[in-house]
Order: sequence, then C-alpha cells, then structure tokens
Amino acid sequence: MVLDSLGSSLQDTLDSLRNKSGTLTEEDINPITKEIQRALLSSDVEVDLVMEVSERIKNKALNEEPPGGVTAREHVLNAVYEELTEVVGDSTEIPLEQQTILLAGLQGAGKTTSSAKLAWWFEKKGLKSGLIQTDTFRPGAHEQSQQLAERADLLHSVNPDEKDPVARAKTGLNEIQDADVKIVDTAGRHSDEDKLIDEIEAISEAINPDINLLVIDAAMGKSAKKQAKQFNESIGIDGVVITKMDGTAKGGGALTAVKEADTTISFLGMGEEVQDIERFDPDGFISRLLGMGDLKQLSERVERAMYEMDDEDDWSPEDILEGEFTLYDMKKQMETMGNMGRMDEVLNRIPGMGSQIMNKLDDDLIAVQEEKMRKFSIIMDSMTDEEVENPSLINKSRKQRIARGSGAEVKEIDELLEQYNNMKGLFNKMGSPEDMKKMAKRFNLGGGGGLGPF
Ligand SMILES: Nc1nc2c(ncn2[C@@H]2O[C@H](COP(=O)(O)OP(=O)(O)OP(=O)(O)O)[C@@H](O)[C@H]2O)c(=O)[nH]1
Ligand SMILES: [Mg+2]
Repeated sequence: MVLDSLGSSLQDTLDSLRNKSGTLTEEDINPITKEIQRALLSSDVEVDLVMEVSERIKNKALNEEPPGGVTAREHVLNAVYEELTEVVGDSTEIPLEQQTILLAGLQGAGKTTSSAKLAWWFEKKGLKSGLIQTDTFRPGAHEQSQQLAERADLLHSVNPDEKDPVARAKTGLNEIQDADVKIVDTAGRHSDEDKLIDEIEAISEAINPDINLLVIDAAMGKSAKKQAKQFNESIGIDGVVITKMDGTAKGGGALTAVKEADTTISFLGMGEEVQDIERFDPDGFISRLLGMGDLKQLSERVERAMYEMDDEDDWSPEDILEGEFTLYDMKKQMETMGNMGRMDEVLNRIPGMGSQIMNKLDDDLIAVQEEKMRKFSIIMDSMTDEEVENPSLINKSRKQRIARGSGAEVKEIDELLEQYNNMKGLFNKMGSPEDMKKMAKRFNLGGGGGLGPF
C-alpha cells in the first residue's frame, strides 16, 4: 500500500517543526500538506477529497491554538491524525451475538476467503461460527470453502450438486444450526450484474440476514464508491470488507470511497490466510499509518499468536510481570513473537516504535534475529525443567551437556543466557501490570493534550 510510506515521509517533514516556537506560518505547514497530498493521490484517493482534507488540516494547524504543553509538532500531527481519521469514517458496528451475515460482491473480490476469515474471527471472540457456500456459478467454489473451513476447523455447509442458490442457503442454515454466527457466501459475476443482484436479492429475502456485508477488492481504488452505492441501493449493505489491503497501491482510494458512499468499513483483508483479517479501527489504522503504533491491533495479534500456540499450557504474558522471569517465560515470549508474524510488522504496532525504529531495521537484521530465536528454542529444549525455571544453575558442565544435546556451541548458550539476563532486567524495570497499563495510557493519543512520544 502506497499509504504505508506516509508515516516516514511525514515524520521527516514534521521534524522540521521540532524546534519551532511561536505561531505557525503557511511556510511551516505547506511542506506537510504537500506530503499528505502526494501520499493520498498516489494511493488513488479522489483529487477533490485530497484537496479538501489538506485544506482542513492547514486551517486547523494555522487557526486553532494548541493547548498549553503541546508543541507545534504535536499540534500539527494531531490535526493530520484527526482529519485523516475523519476521512475514513467510522467502523461498522458488529455485535458479538448470534447472527446471520450475508456476503455480496463482484467476482474475485475475496468473498469466499473472507467468509472463512470472518468465521475464524468470530470464533476467536468465543462465538461458534460456520460458513455456507451458495455459489452455483463458479466451479470449485464448494471445494474452496471446504478447504478453508477445514484449515480453520470451522462448521461448514457445501453442496456442489444443488443448483438453486436459494435452496442452498436454506438447507445450509439448517445444516450449521449449531453455529452462533452463520456466514453466507454468494456467487460473484463480472458481466450480467443484474442477474447477480437478482440472485442475491432472492437469497436475502429467503434467509433474512442480520447483516449484509459488501466485499470489495482494494485494487478497485476510488471506483469502490460506485460499487458500494449500487449494492447499497439494491440490497442495502451494512458495511464493507476491503480485501487485499496487503497488496495494492490503490488501498487509500477504496478506504476513502466507502465513507463517500455513505457506508462504513467493517473489516480489512490483509492476506490469503484465514487469519489475515483485521477489524477496521479508524483510530488504530491512522495512528499506525502515521507510524505511531497502536496497542489495540497489537493485542489482537497477540491474541491470535497465543491461540496458535499449544493450548494446553496456560502461560500468560502477565505472569512475567508478576513472578520471577524465567527462561520458560523468555521461550514463550519468543514463540509468541514468532507466531505474531514478521518481527518488523510486530514492532510497527508498538507505540513509539513506529517508523523511527523501522527505518533502522533492515530485512537482513530481522532474518538474523529470527534465526537466532529458532536456535535458542532448540537449545532450551535440551535443558531440564529445573534449569529452565532457574537458569543460574547452569554451570560449565551443564552448559557442555546442553551443547551436546542441542548441537549448539557453548558460546551460543552463553549468548542465550546473556539475552535472558538482559530481558530479565528489562522486565524488572517495567514493574507491575498496573504500571504497564499506565505506560500504555501515556503512549495513547488524545488524552490530556500530550501526544505520547511526540
Ligand atoms: N493477497 C490477498 N489475497 C486475497 C485476499 N482475499 C482474497 N484473496 C485472494 O483473491 C482470490 C479471490 O478470492 P476469493 O475469496 O475466491 O474471491 P471470491 O469473491 O469468492 O471470488 P468468486 O467466488 O469467483 O466471485 C484468491 O486467490 C484469494 O486467495 C487478501 O486479503 N489478500
Ligand atoms: Mg467465491
């Protein structure tokens, strides 16, 4: 997504305000609004909208008085943040309760993939979920749903032999009646849009869904607006899922078009895997875009990572903050990081670690660190429980035994112990979970005028 570059380019421009005191002038603001215009335009946002937003940012920055204790830089950054949040609009309300959700959209938009992603997402929220394939148009649609459902261990209903989509929907709902959340996938067609609309209207009438979501490919860019309007007029949509946000340069166009079409974004698809889904959260999304990190998304990722780890062990990151930090904690910490996806992605979600640090972390460095984690994990498998709980027991002869068991060198074990001691020191400094919460609050935007690390 081209918008990704907004964070770092904007940071550079904002840095020019660092030592600025007194009133801001147009000369101070112009480079910043130019940067925003450039990023939005190259991400396919409509020209009129780009001009409107940059004008509003400029007005706010120049005419609104920053409250006491807020620097010029913070003041401008906040104006940018507020206006960009405004332009993407609210997030669709998605209640966590029993419901039927109907997915609509053009061919290849990502409906089938999203149906499994959504069911997976609701399962993570503690609601039993299942999917129903009603596509009688595309060969292989039923097999695709079945595979996705099996991968995520979801209830599902497929039947390639039934040729009537409405009948499919009805029997499907029966088949997965044990599910709290039932996701109904539909066929998509390029041409013959009328037929597609007729079909989905018939399904909608027959099953009376609680929520209709329109699935749009981010590559649609600003033309997403027309699509959203059309579907809204025919079946009435409650929100939009934007898929393929991981790939396209046009993501900004689709993101901003949804609000222009008088609807809201519900979820973002970020990849081909069932887990690659994010609830759309405008504040979090924009703060991440601006390189400010975002705790909410991080916690969703942690949740996901925790789920993927062995569920028999009940390790929780909070344990670290309560008891003694052991090698076991460090191992779990590493596994969590590994499960959280690429380290750079994880770091970018931690407040204050945004683009400043990311710029310095190149891919090679990340690869080296990941390899190290893998090695450490093998070494720890050769330790006794006692050693893991109390690493100070590991003397020279124990080190030699562990080295033999894991095929590592003694100096690698020393390195592991050194890292352990560093992490232990860090966690001791962090203090109690309450302290952590306070720290997190301090990093958050908005509260009390201060802008965290900025
Ligand atoms: N990179 C990426 N690929 C995606 C995403 N969502 C879907 N895809 C891919 O896009 C292609 C089409 O996705 P489907 O879910 O089959 O789309 P569909 O709307 O069901 O397509 P039809 O049923 O033919 O209308 C597949 O190859 C998916 O793997 C996403 O968020 N990111
Ligand atoms: Mg499909």
